[in-house]
Amino acid sequence: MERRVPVATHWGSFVAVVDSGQLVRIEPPGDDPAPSPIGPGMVTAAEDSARVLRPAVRKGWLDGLPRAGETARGADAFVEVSWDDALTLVSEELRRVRAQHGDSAVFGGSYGWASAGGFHNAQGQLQRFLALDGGYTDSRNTYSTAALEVILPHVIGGAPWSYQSRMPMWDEIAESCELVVAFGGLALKNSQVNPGGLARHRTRDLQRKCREAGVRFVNVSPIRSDTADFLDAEWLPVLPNTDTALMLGIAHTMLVNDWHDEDFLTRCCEGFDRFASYLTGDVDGVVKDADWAARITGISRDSVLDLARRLSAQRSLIMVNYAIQRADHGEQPIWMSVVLAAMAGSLGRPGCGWGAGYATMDATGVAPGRPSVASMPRVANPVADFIPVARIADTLLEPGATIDYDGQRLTLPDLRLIYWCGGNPFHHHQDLHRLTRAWQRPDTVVVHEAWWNTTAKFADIVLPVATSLERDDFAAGFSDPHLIAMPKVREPAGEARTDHRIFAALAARLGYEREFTQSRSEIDWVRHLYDRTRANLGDDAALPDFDDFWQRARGVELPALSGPFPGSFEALRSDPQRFPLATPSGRIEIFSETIDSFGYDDCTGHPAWFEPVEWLRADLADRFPLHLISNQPASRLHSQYDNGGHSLASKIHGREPVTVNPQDAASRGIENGMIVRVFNDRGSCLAGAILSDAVMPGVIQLSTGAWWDPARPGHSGTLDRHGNPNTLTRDRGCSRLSQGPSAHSALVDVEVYDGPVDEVLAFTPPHLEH
Ligand SMILES: Nc1nc2c(c(=O)[nH]1)N[C@H]1C(S)=C(S)[C@@H](COP(=O)(O)OP(=O)(O)OC[C@H]3O[C@@H](n4cnc5c(=O)[nH]c(N)nc54)[C@H](O)[C@@H]3O)O[C@H]1N2
Ligand SMILES: Nc1nc2c(c(=O)[nH]1)N[C@H]1C(S)=C(S)[C@@H](COP(=O)(O)OP(=O)(O)OC[C@H]3O[C@@H](n4cnc5c(=O)[nH]c(N)nc54)[C@H](O)[C@@H]3O)O[C@H]1N2
Ligand SMILES: [Mo]
Repeated sequence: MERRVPVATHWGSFVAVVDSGQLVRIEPPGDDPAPSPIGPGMVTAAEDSARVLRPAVRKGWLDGLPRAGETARGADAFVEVSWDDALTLVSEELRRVRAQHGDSAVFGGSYGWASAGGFHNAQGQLQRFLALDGGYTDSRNTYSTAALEVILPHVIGGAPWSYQSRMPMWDEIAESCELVVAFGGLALKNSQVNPGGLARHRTRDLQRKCREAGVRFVNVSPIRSDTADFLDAEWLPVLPNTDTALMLGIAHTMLVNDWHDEDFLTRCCEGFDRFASYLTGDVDGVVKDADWAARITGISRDSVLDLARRLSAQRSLIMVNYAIQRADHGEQPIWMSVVLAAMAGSLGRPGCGWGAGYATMDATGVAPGRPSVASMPRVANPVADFIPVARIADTLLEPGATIDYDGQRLTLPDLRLIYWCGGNPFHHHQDLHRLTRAWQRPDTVVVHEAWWNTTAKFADIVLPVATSLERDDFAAGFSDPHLIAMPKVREPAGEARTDHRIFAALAARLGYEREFTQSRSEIDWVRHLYDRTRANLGDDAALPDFDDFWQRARGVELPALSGPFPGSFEALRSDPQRFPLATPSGRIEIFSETIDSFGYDDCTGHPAWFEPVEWLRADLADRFPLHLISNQPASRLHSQYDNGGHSLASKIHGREPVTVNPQDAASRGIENGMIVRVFNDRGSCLAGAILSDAVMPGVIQLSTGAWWDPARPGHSGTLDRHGNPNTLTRDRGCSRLSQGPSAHSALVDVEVYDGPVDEVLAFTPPHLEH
């Protein structure tokens, strides 16, 4: 007897077909105009041989061999143990570390996307569990947008993510805008995804609607396919990491031709004069004109002039994506893009101005937000220490060192116990060889995982976790105004348990089970959170009761949020005195006294061009002449479901595909489908070559997320057989301001691989003893 169960994931909503408890297939729901193929491929992974089926402890750790320093972490065998033994080991180790080293020695910053679902949120569960027991060192900001999150509040005020409700929605763009210039493009591959889930994928059709309404698109990106063919976009293949220089050249052109919006700049912005003297070279003797920009960016002088003219003469919108700030000095293109929109005269006009993140997630630019939905109550963390999220290896390697961060001076804590739950640092962090060295430092690493991915293999204690298909929950995606029921599709594989159940059992051993669970069962919690949401929204929403909601295959719709939203640019333009922004001046800060006062040499008082350490005009390009773009994968979400059918089907001889321009391929003898080696001084990996002129010459594209497969696990520098780009990326903060990740500033070379072609073991569990 077949059963059909609704499924909510970060890549959309689906229906699971289940027969006698077995997951048979996963289908799109029928009313999603652009369902993601990642969903159906989940079936392959649900019960594959990479599943963690029982708790396991690293052999050397269990045997009491050196726990810090020269450990076999990443290379060792594991011993399967009972839940009872595993929970005892974890609770006693937590107690020991807290007693001997203090609560800040426990790291709970555990970054990662985990799965959709409001109750079973991995980080929420972990942090509640750790906070009730004395606290933990946290992490701040995200790998996605750290530079943006730190710079924007200085420039436009408000919470880091408030821009999402302050920028034009696609509908308004279709209606009122003539020209969209998209820095980093508008890749539809990324709008497959929306954090926390979504009911229907809307971005593709809304983009199409804009095109049909006559909006012209310019794709400023090293990759042509970053805009859909139907947009007929003009492609400006910009040298990676040079967007700021391009924007400065456009700004200079506007200034000297008097095309800039003097009125808006005077009334609504702070410090344009000081910035203007930087543009004209009065400050440093360098005129940032179109010729200057052309020399840096590879975009012709005529194109710079043309863009300046059209941006100021037409109803225009400047878009920035997130990739351009995941780079050395990543704050600058974000800051500069706001300044450029202010100069163009478009900020605060309907459907025009400035916005970020369009098409990076489906709901961004589709809806300005959704009413808030109840989640597991947070417990305040008694420990004040935190690290900028991407500084984890620095912290492990240099405890006690101090670093700058947004005007503060932070002392890096001495972490002894790492508790990771819902993220995959051995996919997401830069320079994985450096992370391998850093990972030898703590006493203990505890990981909850469903699959034996690289992070699980690098742990000391691995607790098998139920997937989102194996528990009851409901989804409320970021900005997506729907609630979607997620009843359990199947029983957990092996002995896997939910994160909540694991933490409840640990809390019981540590003496605070009631505080942790509040004596509710899991389904009681789900019902409780739904009921609270329903009560909070009241008559506006008129949500059905829980039992009714639970039966609805396509969820319920929440009332739309409508503006005006705080910090609106329309309001600012209309009356800056009455509607000031939440910045020190109340206006857009083209010059920021605050940032200037920090005295950073790598992020000064106004947007400026700083040469990245690694880019195509650096000396290092003599040895490594290709700029690596490690963008988000089309075939999966980061590393999630790399073992799913859709991602597996994309591999070439079992390796991750790498796209090389035919010119660069020809000079190296590389042909379509060959196994190649991508390398630099930090490391090397194998990948399967795809030749395409959609990638500009001098650039090579290798998506993130292939499970890292070091040939000699645990040894820094060893070949990755599978193709994870973080084997090659550089682990340095964007600047002293944000300390964000700078993955997109990396030079490499590629060659035909003629070494031994070893099997990829990324999906093979470690040696398990019983
Ligand atoms: N070179 C380079 N590196 C990058 C980027 C880049 O552009 N270039 N992008 C960065 C960005 S933007 C991001 S957001 C990060 C993403 O990095 P992550 O968010 O760490 O990547 P995911 O693969 O989503 O990892 C989620 C992990 O949680 C597990 N998981 C899923 N659900 C649950 C659950 O309910 N409980 C538990 N315990 N585990 C669960 C999954 O199996 C998976 O291993 O990567 C960053 N890294
Ligand atoms: N399918 C899928 N969708 C996803 C994700 C996923 O893993 N899979 N991850 C989600 C997450 S967590 C995030 S944060 C967003 C990320 O959203 P983004 O960061 O915007 O996405 P990326 O794919 O990393 O980059 C998009 C494009 O930016 C271009 N680019 C890179 N560097 C530069 C540069 O210096 N200048 C210019 N002009 N362009 C550049 C590249 O050509 C690249 O294809 O995507 C989300 N969507
Ligand atoms: Mo992200």
